[in-house]
Order: sequence, then structure tokens, then C-alpha cells
Amino acid sequence: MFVIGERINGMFKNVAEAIKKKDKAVIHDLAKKQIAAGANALDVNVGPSSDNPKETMEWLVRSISEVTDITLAIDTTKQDVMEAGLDACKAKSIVNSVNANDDKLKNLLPLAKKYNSSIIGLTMDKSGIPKDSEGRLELAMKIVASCMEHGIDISDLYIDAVILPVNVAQVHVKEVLKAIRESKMLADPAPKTILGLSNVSQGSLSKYKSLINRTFVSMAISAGLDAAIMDAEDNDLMEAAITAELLMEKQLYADSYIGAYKKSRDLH
Ligand code: THG
Repeated sequence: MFVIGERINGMFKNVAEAIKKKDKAVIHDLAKKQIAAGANALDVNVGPSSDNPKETMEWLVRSISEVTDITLAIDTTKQDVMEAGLDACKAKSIVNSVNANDDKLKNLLPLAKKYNSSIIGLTMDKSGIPKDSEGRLELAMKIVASCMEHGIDISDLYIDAVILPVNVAQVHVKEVLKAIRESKMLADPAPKTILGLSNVSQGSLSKYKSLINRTFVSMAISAGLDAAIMDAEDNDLMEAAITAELLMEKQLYADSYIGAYKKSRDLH
């Protein structure tokens, strides 16, 4: 699975503080640790309370690029913040994200093309997140069609069916799994699929969060999930994902498959 580390996000207290104090060492450390744990890319989000989101995004991206040239997912809903992040990123980038609103598609897809970025397309629009898989697929189809119109390869598109916290939106979970399965039929080659995995356990008891995350990642991988924004430093979660991919025949079986996987990626 393509793992995007979730930790460089201003919703976390230590990141919010590092942003306030312009403390690069915290950001360097978070980047290095997530990569050492197996992240293939890093999500970058200034968080909900940034006064200067544009400058903060530039600062975060520049700080990260001092220690790695790994792919960065620029995580913002604001167009000027997105452009600032993409422009500051010298490595490969991912637009995280567009939704199915006409104005978002019209403004952000050309930006993705200009910066040669992959795109995460959320199955939501002005009326919110549809409750069932059919509604999600309709919006996914709209995003696929719009990418085609903009000359974007569908293999560069990740459809995000948007998982919500199970404690308040339990009925959504199986609809998301169904949407993952069915979004593979929207085009040939199919779009990839992604989730912000930890959303599912937000608000649940701390002692169960990791268990909920790793159970859900296994289910989502069996539904065809290709990528996740998740906690790469949760080793149980990473091993559950590797094992689910093994069982889905995404990797060749070997008795010591965890060790083989980590060795192949130079992880410990
Ligand atoms: N889709 C896409 N991008 C996304 C999301 C998505 N980006 C943001 C988010 N959702 C994914 N990132 C996180 C990061 C942390 C948590 C959830 C999603 C999280 N944190 C713990 C909590 O809130 O309980 C711990 C917070 C803390 O320790 O302070 O759950 O869906 N494309």
C-alpha cells in the first residue's frame, strides 16, 4: 500500500506549537521518523488555527525538503495555500484535495497539471458527503470525467470516499467499502483509491483507536484500497496493512514476509 504519513498536521499540538515557534527541528524529526517507519509520502496540513496559512504551508514544505525529497501531499481546501505548497515543493507533489464542486475542479485541476501532481478527489460537494455508496460513486464519476477533460491520466487520480468517525457515523463505514470496490469500475485504467484512515477512530476511546484503525485498514485493503493517509509510526497498523496485502496476493508469500517487506524497503 502507498502510505502517506499523517503526522505533519497542525491539528496535532506539537506541530501547532512548532509552527508558532518556527521550530524546524520538530518538523525534521517528524519527517524522518515517518519515513523510517515506512511512509512513502508525507501529508502536510497547517491545521485549523493558522493565521497565515500560506506562509505556514511554505515554511512546512521548505522545512521538510531540508531533510527529504519524498513525495508531499499538500493538504488544504484553500486554493492560494495549495499553490503556495505546490510551488515550494521541489519533490513530487499530490493535490490533497479537490472535491466534486465545479469551481474546485475548474481551479485545482489546471494547478495539478501545471505542477505535474497526482490528485486526491473527495466524493463530496456543496451538499456534503453522500450517505450511501451510490451517491459517493456519482461524485467520483464527476471527478473522473473532469480529470479526463483536463487531460489528466486517471492513474494519477486517487478517489477518496471519505470515511467518517465510526462513533457518530457507523452506517457510513460499509458504504465507503462498497464505494472503494465500485470506483474501480469507473474507468480503464481504474482510478486509485485512498482514505484518511484515522478519521474512522476519531472520538473513540484512545485505547481502541489503533485496533479500530488496523481492523478497518484490513477491510479496506480487501475492498481494493491502494493508499492511505495514516499513522505510519503505528507498527501494528503497518503490519496489519502488509498482512492484508499479502492475503490479497498483492505480494508474494514468504514465511518471513514482514521481515522481507521491511528489508526490501530498508526499514527496521
Ligand atoms: N482525506 C484526505 N485528507 C485528509 C483526511 C481525509 N487529511 C486530514 C485527515 N483526513 C487525515 N489525517 C488525520 C490526522 C489525524 C487524525 C485523523 C486524521 C486523528 N488524530 C487523533 C484524534 O483526533 O483523535 C489524535 C489527535 C491528537 O493526538 O492530537 O484522528 O479523510 N484526502
